[in-house]
Amino acid sequence: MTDDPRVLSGIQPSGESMQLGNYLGAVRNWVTMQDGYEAYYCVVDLHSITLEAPEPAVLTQRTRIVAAQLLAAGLDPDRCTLFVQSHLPEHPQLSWVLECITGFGEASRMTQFKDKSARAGAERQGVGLFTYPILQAADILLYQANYVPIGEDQRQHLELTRDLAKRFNARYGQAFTIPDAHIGKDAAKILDLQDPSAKMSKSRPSAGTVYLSEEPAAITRKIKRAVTDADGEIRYDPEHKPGLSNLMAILAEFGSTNVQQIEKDFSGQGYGALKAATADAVVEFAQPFAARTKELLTDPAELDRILAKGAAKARQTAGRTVADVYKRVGFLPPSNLES
Ligand code: AQP
Repeated sequence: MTDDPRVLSGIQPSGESMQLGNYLGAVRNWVTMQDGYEAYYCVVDLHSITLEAPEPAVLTQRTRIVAAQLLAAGLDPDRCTLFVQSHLPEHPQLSWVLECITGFGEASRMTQFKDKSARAGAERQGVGLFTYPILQAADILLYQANYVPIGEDQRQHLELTRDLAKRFNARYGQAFTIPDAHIGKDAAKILDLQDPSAKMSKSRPSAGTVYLSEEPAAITRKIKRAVTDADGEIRYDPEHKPGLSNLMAILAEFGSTNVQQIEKDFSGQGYGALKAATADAVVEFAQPFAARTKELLTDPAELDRILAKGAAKARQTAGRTVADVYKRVGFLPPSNLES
């Protein structure tokens, strides 16, 4: 444990691989935040069964893949605590207490629930989709996180977390640190290449999602087929030219440049040249990344060992929080048979 501020973030094992947006919008920032913060990063597998549960073996493999990709991206188990959410029963243990102080109306106002349940109808959704923002609150509060790196879409959930922490503290005493949002400069939203009105997503199969595990030829094909516009001018204008601006943002990030420079460099050239350069820049990153991931996956026992070590480290903090919370609530402590 250090005096550095604490940070907590998670990623769902909801697809066969991370996509570009996960890396640029979140994971790259996580790597940076290993220094200067006491960082907790988890693969939030409990969250990944809220919409639909994959085949058991598939979920297991996806969890290892995401963990391997996080390591390949630069997470270092000696500088952060990397673990799998379901390895710590403390998450649902705290979540239950928080559920009991969450108003039904309050939970009903979560726009992500409204959006996600609208796809299949709220009546047919599992209750887990309704309560997952409360589990998310537990994920954060267990580690007494000072900061949570989030995108705009998660702001409402963090507000709920803060409200629940304040409510509990007011009733039972100071059990929780009140977390703040950490909106890094990388909170960029990467859009679907085929539908630039939607964000790129790993669980929605689409020709517009670039997975970091894909072969170079597939990545290049997807980028070259990205939807743009008809005016032919290389100009960064997310409102009127979302498809092109999205490609420019991706090139800026992977090509270590910026969109103003890209406008100059590609002035007078067609979209084809910009797409080719973007594809090259992404492939240059993705190829070694995929190779490293593959290498890590050849030794699942070592991967599991790293995650077990992370869980043990995480438990030191999470266990303390749950014990304190349960005591404050007044649950009878289990007696020790030895004594
Ligand atoms: N398109 C995106 N642009 C920028 N950031 C993104 N993130 C996700 N998509 C983009 C960020 O990645 C982190 C981990 O996300 P998650 O797996 O917890 O869930 P998500 O946000 O729902 O990501 P996906 O890929 O869209 O997953 P599915 O398809 O399962 O819903 C988060 O910090 C997120 O902001």
